[in-house]
Amino acid sequence: MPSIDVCFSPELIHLFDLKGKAVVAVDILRASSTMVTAFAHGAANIIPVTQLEECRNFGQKGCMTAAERDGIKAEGFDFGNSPFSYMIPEVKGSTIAITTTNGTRAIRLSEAAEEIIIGAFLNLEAVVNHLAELQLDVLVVCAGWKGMFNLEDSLYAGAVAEQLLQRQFTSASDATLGALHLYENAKADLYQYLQASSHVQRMQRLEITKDIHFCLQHNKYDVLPVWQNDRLVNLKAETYA
Ligand code: 3SL
Repeated sequence: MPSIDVCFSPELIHLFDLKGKAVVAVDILRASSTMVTAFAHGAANIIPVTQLEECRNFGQKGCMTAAERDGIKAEGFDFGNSPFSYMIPEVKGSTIAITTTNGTRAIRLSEAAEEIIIGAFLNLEAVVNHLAELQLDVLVVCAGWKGMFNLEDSLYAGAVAEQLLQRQFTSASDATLGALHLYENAKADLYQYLQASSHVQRMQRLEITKDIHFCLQHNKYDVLPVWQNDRLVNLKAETYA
């Protein structure tokens, strides 16, 4: 039976053997939620990169570019990291290079995995169904914040664990159990549960609470972003053609 494990921070990823595993890379607020939203609005490819300069260079190759640092859109790029900014016709068919403070790093650090899937509450069911079909051991890699644990990504890991444990997956560690217990305690009202969390407070200071509500919605999109070659593609692209 396949197992599910949780890596609470990219700083812990060296402790895991990614070979042969399905990694679910998650940054609920907001990188993975934003990528899912961009695919739901017709983006053809997303190229996650870690450096601002690298991202800027993709702009010279005809890509759209997106960059965020510390919650704020970096200057000189087409987009920041708000899912709402991707709900425009220009996104359809586009290739978007994106760099964010934590999310894009978590994705790139997962490259040794058999499969990398981008997870968000917005596409929870699509991700879980895909994992159940794959039957590989699963590792949820939480982007956290600058190497630290964060609550929202851990809650998402718990949501994935809750679903997979009902489908004959086994828990690989206390990390899985911890994430599951967090989610069980919080799921009745995730927004309320996250009120004291550091990134929610940071976003409230930046007056982007609308994004928080949006990113906590479950199963809004039937989108399945996976890593193929050097980029992310949506395996369910036909739904949004
Ligand atoms: O850390 C990240 O990658 C971002 O998602 C952070 S923010 O939500 O854009 O502030």
